[in-house]
Amino acid sequence: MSAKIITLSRHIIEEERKFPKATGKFTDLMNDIAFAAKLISYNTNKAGLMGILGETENVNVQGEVVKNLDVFAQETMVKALDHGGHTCVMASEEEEDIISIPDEYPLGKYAVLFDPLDGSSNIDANVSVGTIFSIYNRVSPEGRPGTKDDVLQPGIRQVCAGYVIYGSSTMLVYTTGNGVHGFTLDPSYGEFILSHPNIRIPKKGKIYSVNESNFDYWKQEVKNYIHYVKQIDEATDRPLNSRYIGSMVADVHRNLLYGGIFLYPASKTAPNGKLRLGYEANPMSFIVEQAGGRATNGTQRILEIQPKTIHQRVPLFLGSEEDVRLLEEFISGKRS
Ligand code: AHM
Ligand code: MG
Repeated sequence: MSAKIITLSRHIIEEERKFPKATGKFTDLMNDIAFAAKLISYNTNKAGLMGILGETENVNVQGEVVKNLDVFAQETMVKALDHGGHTCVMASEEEEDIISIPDEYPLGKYAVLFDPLDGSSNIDANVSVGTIFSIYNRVSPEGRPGTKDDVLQPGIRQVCAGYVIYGSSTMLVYTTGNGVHGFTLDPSYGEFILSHPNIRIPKKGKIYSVNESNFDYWKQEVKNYIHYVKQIDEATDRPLNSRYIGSMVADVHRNLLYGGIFLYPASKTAPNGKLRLGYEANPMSFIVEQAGGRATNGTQRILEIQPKTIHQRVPLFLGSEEDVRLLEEFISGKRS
């Protein structure tokens, strides 16, 4: 007899049942996100064929205009989330301002932030990309359109965060603050199946992930840390291995499973780092913390930062607890 198969929908329903006042809206919202993820996955997988299937000038064989994949992912997420009556407002990396729910659709209690296709510069090289999402309860009055206040909440208030990685297989990983669970898309059924229950990040890892070409632009403390992890010392299991894909979802996903630290520090050219607090740093930090890891901007826990703008950037260091703590010692000057 084979083991019990748990689909994503079943898992979410069972999670939601733990809350006596649950209405099922959250389950519906997550199902909408999972549906968008399947569409993006399908289109990501055939992205390489786009150029040889007979399109000319961005028009494909059906006479449709071929959309750039990040535009497709953005539209797919918005369309999947705007009509179900679960959402009151959205924010996305691809849209300057908040995204309102069209007048013809009912308003819901959730605010959703997302990066529809993170790491999209990697698409043409067949390298993994991902979708990141973050869900909050609205704070603006119910029954009216959501506002900026709904999407500018500190990460600690997230009710759910997740990512989808379009890699050698497609996986959806999410947390509602009750551990981190990973589901692999079975292409034959089109279902996400629980494959990685209760993911725990190792306390200490063997990997550091950073774009080291920025080395000369970093602050001295970060340079010292990177110099340290590369030194040979058997007692502390150094040097660490360097692994950098350049797709945060893929880099963090790997570190979550194998252990390690991911860094996107501030630099002379990017004084607040590159990554965005609302739809990149916060959801990934919630997941990493829920898996037993740690996430900081160097001096403050990411999840406690009060966002001021939708596209605010933040230096980001996250991963295995001991590795991140060690980095913090370098940043605070306890080590050099
Ligand atoms: P994007 O949202 O424009 O794709 O940028 C985010 C990506 C992350 O996935 C990745 O960690 C980072 O940019 C890589 O940046 P860099 O090329 O500077 O190393
Ligand atoms: Mg991004």
